Amino acid sequence: MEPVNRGEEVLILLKDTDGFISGEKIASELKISRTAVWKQISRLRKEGFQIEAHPRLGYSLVFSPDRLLPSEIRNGIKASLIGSEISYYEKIESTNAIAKNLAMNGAEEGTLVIAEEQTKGRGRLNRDWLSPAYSNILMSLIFRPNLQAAKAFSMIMLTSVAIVRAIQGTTSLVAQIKWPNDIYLHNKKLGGILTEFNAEQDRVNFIVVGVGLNVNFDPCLYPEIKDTATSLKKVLGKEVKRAVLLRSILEEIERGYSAFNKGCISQIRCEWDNHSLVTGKHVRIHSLDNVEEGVAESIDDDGYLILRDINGNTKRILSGDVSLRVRE
Ligand code: BT5
Repeated sequence: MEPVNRGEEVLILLKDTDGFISGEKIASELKISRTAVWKQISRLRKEGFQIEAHPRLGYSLVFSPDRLLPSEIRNGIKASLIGSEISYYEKIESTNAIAKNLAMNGAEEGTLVIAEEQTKGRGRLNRDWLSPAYSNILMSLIFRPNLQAAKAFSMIMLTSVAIVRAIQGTTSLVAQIKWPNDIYLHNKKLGGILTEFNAEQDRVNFIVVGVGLNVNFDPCLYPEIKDTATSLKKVLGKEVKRAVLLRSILEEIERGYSAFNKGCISQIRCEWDNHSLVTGKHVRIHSLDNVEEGVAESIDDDGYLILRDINGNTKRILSGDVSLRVRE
């Protein structure tokens, strides 16, 4: 499947025109045939764009559905590295899979892969990530930090903080972070982060950070998550413009990443702690073959949770599923 390009170029011309633009003008600007213009107009209509056609005047855009097209994302964005390259897909298996592939083939740092729908969206341990088309944010970013592999998970901390800040800036809602990779709102899961990296001789070659964020969908669509998931629309009672939120997320990630590269991780960690759902709580952490229990003290600069057990000993824990426990 190809990222949208010609259709989007036609769309940009339609958007930049007040009133009608002739098929001839579109054809000459894009150096394509009139038939090709007509094909792209039909395709855009099928995608939900309402385009009026007039025999003499040409085409006019009447209505645009909510799409995360590169031109929408770039519109006024204040980030230069993050999202500098955008691969947009209507429907793909998984943005993380595509991003890993692009990264293996030399894609630049900051490359964004975005999809309206995934057929094999994944969480950790190959769990499903569920999202209907055109409703939520499904994205992956490629990073190439000069970093030891053991520190790769600090990218989750940075991304979580960026997401929470962007949500607050865009909607005024204050979301929380549930270590290691969840975003929560009103005690329900609003989003998740999936980090995958490739390293050689203990140095990171690239890191792919995938984000699934529930913006406008109704969790009741999926019986598996209807009681545990939420969305911004569900809480706010109205739709959120996905492109506006996504722009803000990219800007916040750029801000955090720049601080991170300058070694200013403590500021990010402090913001993480302020939004943490687990800090100071008694928790149980389930990993594949183990269960740890204790009080979550904090997170360290590398993204490990510091857990104090019943004997007062502390441990650094990299990953696991956390359940919060009320202590009797
Ligand atoms: C995560 O995994 O939370 C990481 C999810 C990352 C998804 C993004 S989407 C873009 C990129 N491309 C991908 O293929 N993946 C990334 P985990 O902590 O393992 O949580 C997975 C669990 O969350 C599932 O087993 C469900 O119980 C639940 N879940 C699935 N879809 C959900 C949704 N939309 N909202 C809330 N919970 C969901």
